[in-house]
Amino acid sequence: MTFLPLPPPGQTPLRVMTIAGSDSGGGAGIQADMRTFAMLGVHGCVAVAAVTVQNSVGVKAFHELPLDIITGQIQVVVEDIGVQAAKTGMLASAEIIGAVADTWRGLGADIPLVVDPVCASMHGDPLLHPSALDSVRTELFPIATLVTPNLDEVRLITGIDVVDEATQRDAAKALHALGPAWALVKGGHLRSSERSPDLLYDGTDFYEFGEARIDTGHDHGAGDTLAAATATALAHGYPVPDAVAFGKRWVTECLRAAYPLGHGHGPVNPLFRLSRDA
Ligand code: PXL
Repeated sequence: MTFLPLPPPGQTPLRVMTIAGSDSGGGAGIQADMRTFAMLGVHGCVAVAAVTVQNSVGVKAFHELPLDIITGQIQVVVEDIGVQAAKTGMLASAEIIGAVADTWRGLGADIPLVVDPVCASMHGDPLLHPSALDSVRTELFPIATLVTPNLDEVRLITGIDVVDEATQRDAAKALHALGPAWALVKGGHLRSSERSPDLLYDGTDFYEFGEARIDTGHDHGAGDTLAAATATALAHGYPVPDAVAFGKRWVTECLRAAYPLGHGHGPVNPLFRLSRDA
C-alpha cells in the first residue's frame, strides 16, 4: 500500500484529534486511534470522553468524564496546537454528544470531522445510552464531514436493516439526509463473498470500496482504525473518496496483522509496518 508522506525529523507533523473513549485492554477506542495516528506519521491529540473497564472478553463498566473536562480538552488543543482533522468515537451519552457538538460548532473552524457513531462493543456491550440515539441524529451527524456506521449502527440510527445492495443504498441516503456531507455504510459481513464492499454517498454519487475480506477472529478496533486512518488522510488534504479508500486499505493491512490477546477477541494491528521493517 502507498503511505502518506512523513514530515522530516524535527518538523511539526500534522495534528489529528480523537474525541472518544479509553479501552483499558488497549485494543479499540483512543488507544487504537493513537496507534494509527503514530504509525501514519501524524501527531495525535486526545479528548477523553469516557473510560471503559474492559478486557478482550467484554466491557464491564464505563465512566463518563465531566462535560467541561471533555470540551476543555477540545478547546485548549485546537486553540494552541491546532488540528487539521478530528474523529469521534465512543461518546456515551446525549449530554456528551450535545456538549461536543456545541463546542465543535463554537470553534467556527472548517476542520474535517469523521464521526464513527459507536453504539456497542463487538461483544455487544453498550457504549452509548439508547436515549442518546436522537442526539446522534440531530446533533452529531449535522457537524460531520463523514459518518462511518457499521450495519448494527445503521439499523439503530435509521431503522433500515441492510441485507443487500438496494437496502445499503437506502441506508446511505437515509444517513446522508441527517446532515453529514458524506455517509459511508460499511458492508462488513453483508455479502457472502471474499469482498466486503463499503458504500460512500455524498447526496449525488455512490462510490463502492471493495477490499479483500480478512476473516480473523481478531478485529477489535477495526472501525476505530478505519475512521482514524481516514481522518488522517483528510488532514493531508485528500478528497473524501480517496481518504476512505486509504482508510480501507490501512485497516485491511491492520486486519492481516491482527493478533490474539487474552481469552476473547484480539485487536487489529497498526504496527505491521514496524514488524516488516525489522
Ligand atoms: O470499537 C468501538 C469502540 C470504541 N471505543 C471504545 C471501545 C470500543 C469497542 O469496544 O471500547 C472505548
